[in-house]
Amino acid sequence: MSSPAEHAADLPGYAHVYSGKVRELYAPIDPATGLASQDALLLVATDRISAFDYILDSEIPDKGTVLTQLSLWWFEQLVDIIPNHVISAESPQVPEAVAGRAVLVKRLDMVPIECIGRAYLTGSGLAEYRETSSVCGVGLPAGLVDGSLLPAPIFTPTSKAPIGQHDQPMTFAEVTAMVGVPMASSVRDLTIAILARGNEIAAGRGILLADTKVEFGLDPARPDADGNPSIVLADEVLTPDSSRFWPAASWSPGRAQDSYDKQFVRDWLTSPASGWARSSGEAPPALPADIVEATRAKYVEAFESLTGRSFG
Ligand code: Q0N
Repeated sequence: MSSPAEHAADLPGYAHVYSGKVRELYAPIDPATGLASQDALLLVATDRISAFDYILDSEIPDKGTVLTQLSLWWFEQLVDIIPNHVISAESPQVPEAVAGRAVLVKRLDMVPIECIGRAYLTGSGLAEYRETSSVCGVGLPAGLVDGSLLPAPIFTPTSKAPIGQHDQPMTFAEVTAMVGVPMASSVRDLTIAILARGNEIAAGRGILLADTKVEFGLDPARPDADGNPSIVLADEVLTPDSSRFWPAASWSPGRAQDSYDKQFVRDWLTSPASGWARSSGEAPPALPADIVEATRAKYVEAFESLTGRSFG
């Protein structure tokens, strides 16, 4: 059995602290004391890709770099809404071995909520809507279908579950019980503002941001005007790994939408060519080279369309 920790590469001068599905966290080691920093973390994106809840055996070349650079660009687009945890994305704060796909970030006290914003209805939100006409306690109009644009973006938080388990939907009242009304209101409003700004920018660049997951932390070193620790945007933001990207050109409510980035992967895995049955419980096979290359091109295309920059 392969666990994510087995993927974590050794980075001299850094202590590995956490493996996510596709990213790794390290703590810089202070050369004077030999102790791991309490103030900073190195957030490293890998080229791993997930599909149908599996981490695939195939990696997508440059994916970690493209998503890191896209996230950095979004942080800049959002900085008038919220400060972010980035300290530096450059050498020497980021070691050469992971240059381009790692960011040194401020270590925060993380808010223990997955803050999900939805601009369009799909996935688990759609399933909940069909049963209750609401999502996470937010009532919605009748008649919405898979892919519908919501009247306004909604906040549908979940509680963090360990790897391999599904996160649990929470109502806003449950969020307030965990973090208090002021903090709950802040992360709700910030999540919605981030997604709204994202869609304002992405509109006309060929991409719809159906929904997104953002994470916030508290900066103990920077109290706000009221003396409370200030809220900082952490993790990655508005990347295809944290958000559903849909091609605007094929958006058509009433059916499952095409995925901007993973459509080739999903189509191949569910085609007879893969020899894999999703219902088998077996891990999916490695991807053919042409699917890998087409998928890499979609990540690069998303980066270039959104930012207007060319990728290397
Ligand atoms: C942190 N996660 C969950 C890595 C990120 N700035 C920070 N300070 C303290 N802790 C964290 C951050 C950040 N970002 C965030 N875990 C620790 C998100 N993971 C998911 C997997 O990859």
